[in-house]
Amino acid sequence: KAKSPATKKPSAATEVKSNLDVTVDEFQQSIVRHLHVSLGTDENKANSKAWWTATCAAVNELVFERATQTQKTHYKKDTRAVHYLSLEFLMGRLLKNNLTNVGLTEIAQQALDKLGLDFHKICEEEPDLALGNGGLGRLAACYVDSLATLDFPAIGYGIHYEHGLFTQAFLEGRQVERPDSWREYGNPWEICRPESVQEIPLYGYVETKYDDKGQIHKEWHPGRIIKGVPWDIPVVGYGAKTVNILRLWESRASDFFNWDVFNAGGYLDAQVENVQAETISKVLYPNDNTDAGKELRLIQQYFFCACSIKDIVRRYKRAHGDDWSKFAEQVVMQLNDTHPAIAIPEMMRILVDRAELKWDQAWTICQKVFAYTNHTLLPEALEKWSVRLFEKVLPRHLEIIYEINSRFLEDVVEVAFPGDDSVKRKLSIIEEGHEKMVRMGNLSVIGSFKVNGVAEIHSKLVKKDLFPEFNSLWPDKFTNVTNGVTPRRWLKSCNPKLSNLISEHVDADWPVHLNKLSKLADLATDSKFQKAYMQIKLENKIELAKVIKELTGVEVDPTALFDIQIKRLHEYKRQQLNLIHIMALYRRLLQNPDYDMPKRVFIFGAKAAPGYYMAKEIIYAINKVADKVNNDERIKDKLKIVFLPNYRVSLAEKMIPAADVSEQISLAGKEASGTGNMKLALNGAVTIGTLDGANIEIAEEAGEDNVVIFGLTVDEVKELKSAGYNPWDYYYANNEIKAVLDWFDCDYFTPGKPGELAEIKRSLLDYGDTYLSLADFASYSEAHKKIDKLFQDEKTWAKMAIMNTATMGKFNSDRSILDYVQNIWNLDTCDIK
Ligand code: TH1
Repeated sequence: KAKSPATKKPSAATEVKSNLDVTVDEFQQSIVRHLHVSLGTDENKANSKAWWTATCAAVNELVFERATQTQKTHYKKDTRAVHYLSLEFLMGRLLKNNLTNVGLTEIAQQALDKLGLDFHKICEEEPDLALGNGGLGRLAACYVDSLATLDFPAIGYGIHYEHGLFTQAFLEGRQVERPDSWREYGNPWEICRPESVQEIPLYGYVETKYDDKGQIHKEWHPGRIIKGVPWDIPVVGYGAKTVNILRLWESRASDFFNWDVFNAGGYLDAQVENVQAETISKVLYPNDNTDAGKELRLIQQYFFCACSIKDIVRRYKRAHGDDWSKFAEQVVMQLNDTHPAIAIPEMMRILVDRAELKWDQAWTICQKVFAYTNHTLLPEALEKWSVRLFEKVLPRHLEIIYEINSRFLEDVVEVAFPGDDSVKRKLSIIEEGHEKMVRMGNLSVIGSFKVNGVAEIHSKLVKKDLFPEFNSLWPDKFTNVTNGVTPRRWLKSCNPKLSNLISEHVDADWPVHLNKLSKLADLATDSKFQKAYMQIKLENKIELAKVIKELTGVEVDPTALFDIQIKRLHEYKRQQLNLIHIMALYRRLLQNPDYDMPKRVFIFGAKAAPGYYMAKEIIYAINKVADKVNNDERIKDKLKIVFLPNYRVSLAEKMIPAADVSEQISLAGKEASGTGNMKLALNGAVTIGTLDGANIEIAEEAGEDNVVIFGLTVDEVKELKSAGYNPWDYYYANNEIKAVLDWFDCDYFTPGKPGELAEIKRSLLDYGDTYLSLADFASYSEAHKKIDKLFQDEKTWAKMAIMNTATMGKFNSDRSILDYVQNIWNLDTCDIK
């Protein structure tokens, strides 16, 4: 295809060399053709949304071809593949990302330009694919990106939620939620695959049968059958060689019932059944780091696991027939937390009840197939299902779990800890008590060949505090894979100016070999480079200032220090500590107008789970304090507070490149890893953080001069708690804490409504300050003073920012994926022609 391009292809050093050879004119023609043929409109009638859809279609034309080629090659070579089972995939927008990965960003930009359209405006038309809550879902999205980029055979399995995470607005400072409708009028990235529909049983009862030889057979008579309809979303690797797929299951009523028995009345009942069936994939549960324990959630989990396993088995059988001996060689399933743990008994059911394998043979296969990632130690997030509920929804699976459990307790625990009933009670999958519960964590550990935490310290705590007895039983089972983020989305595509600067000084393949950024360390004190780097930071801040003005009406000075805390609202993440410190600064400024500090803008982004009362109170308090401070002329704009509504992936992409300071202030031991910390540091933000999660490894990489660490360590937290922590001690001992907390009692921030914010004070005193905000306050305040000083010294600050970018190579999600491949998945790469 050696066409002479009418418009020359740009030879930008920063563009990835993709094997997709398309000229600007060809791409432009493709967009226009899709406008006509796929959308049935034309250049005069089309609005921005239509142009966006047509542009996506033009990209898809190239991408689907590669996806088909990838599937064919994997099938032909009969490759081993990883199956990433996750209830969440927080993909965000795909147009800009896919263009980055196929290396056509500049082509598309020019093509749209020639059509008289603004590329960035068109990109803004895209709704986020918000099929996740936060870090766990975004991690899954980064991992499928890296798997495709590194040419590993992989498939992501999840749920095709009709409504992703709710959108957030503020009404007089309070969060209100509205449903997210990302596909109301269709979405160009997904393809329905009716040829791969699955039928999934639910409810009913189990019949015990005996054959001629007296052998027991179990037959599950389901009360309902649900249809699972797969939707495929292409996952384009950087360089566009491999295009893997993300397969999301949508629930429908099965057309499986007998119409004869339905009289006129039955017709309506059938419609009710339809509604119930479609409810399963209706909405994402909006809780991050908590277990709601609802029946519908268990059904969601089973529904997508059962669909996925049937899909995996169908593909395996196409190559290997009924020979199960190679199954564990071909298939590995990664459980993204315990949410898909029901896949373990489901696999056993398929092998024992359906394929009629012997229990031991089936269990051997299972234990080679599953691996489990733990993402949290928070007790409220550890999933447990009541035995009663299990029996009602999945009666056969409950039996299988009992069987797994009794064999484990007899063959393993009794051998290792003979006669020790207390260990047995702890390790049992079934928790005895007032209401018997199924512990999904224990099931996951017992059924998996590897268990990993998501940062060094977290993995240590998984072994030491969460599963110590399992660890002594199977020390080799436990391992660490520190999280990572894809530098394609989180640097190259979201921060094009910095990316271009980097490419002037580092090999152009840094987006896949992120360690190459270390070369920038030599330039960290080079004043010309410092100037260029800080100029880009300033320009990114000017852009964000516009967004802030648009979304909140607040005007901020782009030369001020931008201090950003973006993450789900949770007490353990301690947005309340940030807030009380800001109030302390405000108070200092009121008392002393000459108080020495650089102009500061504190920026928040966070959604609270709709049922999380205290999280919503914290949002309200931040908004109320912001109102007061932003309009207080006495402090002469030295302090601004903004809470950007509806924090999501696409907003993160605008905030992260503009951050000077990254707030990572969870109580030590509570944040398993964090991944926003990595994205911010990569874009040159200086971390103010505790020794928690991946902050520790970030500090190791960046060096102690380039981060600001404060607060209690994990061991000190344990000590303080066991000695008996009393927040009142800190209240009485520290005048600033006392004054700030007392401020919540009056109506200073809520005129005419005294005490409206008093719940914050109560949570920090009367309810015991669970996350030790008051204990860490003084140290946090000192850390901020240090930040102020460093920021005022421009050269030092530039050096720190550059050093952060230079040293974040480790946190490339490609490195995480290679760790998984080497220590857990044992995959080979597969070249796609
Ligand atoms: C998060 C962890 O809180 C975070 O520290 C980590 O970086 C991230 O996972 C990725 O590993 C978690 N998100 C959830 C969401 C639910 C349940 C547990 C966790 S842990 C619904």
